[in-house]
Amino acid sequence: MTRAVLSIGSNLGDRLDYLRLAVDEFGASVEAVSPVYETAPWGVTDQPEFLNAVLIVNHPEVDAWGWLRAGQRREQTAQRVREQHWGPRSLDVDVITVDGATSEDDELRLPHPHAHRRAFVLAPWLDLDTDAELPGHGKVAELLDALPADERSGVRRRDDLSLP
Ligand code: PH2
Ligand code: MG
Ligand code: MG
Repeated sequence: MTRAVLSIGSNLGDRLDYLRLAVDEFGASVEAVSPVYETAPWGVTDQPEFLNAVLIVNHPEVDAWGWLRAGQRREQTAQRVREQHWGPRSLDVDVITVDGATSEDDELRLPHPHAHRRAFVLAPWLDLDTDAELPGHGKVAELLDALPADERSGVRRRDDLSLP
């Protein structure tokens, strides 16, 4: 069995609908879905705000590459539009960690190389698991605390929105 932490995000079109589509398509593999967050764009800041959430998925036969490909298929179903690295997109599914595995492959770096600096990944993940650890970096709670205040305040939980 492999268990993966996935980050999903959208900042184009009906953002919540795209996140719902991603969750629906992971179907019975979904073990937990975080609250939805409205998040300030990270990296390339001149773009619309994102909705982000975190999923924990597991499946007896899907390995890290399988989760990557599954995420890419969902991005395609969402007719993902993306023109710019770190720019706006209808749906982004990122593999954060898979059973503590490490990978240096250019297409699949594990754990995700930016996760420890991204409040939009750490905050929803912490909601699902207060003891969560990001392999090689430590406790998610401590990583989130260590981020600059403006980055932490850039993620706001949207309790008026929810995913199935
Ligand atoms: N994804 C990016 C770049 N910047 N910022 C936020 N807030 N949320 C994202 O999902 C995101 C981002 C690249 O995939
Ligand atoms: Mg991404
Ligand atoms: Mg991505």
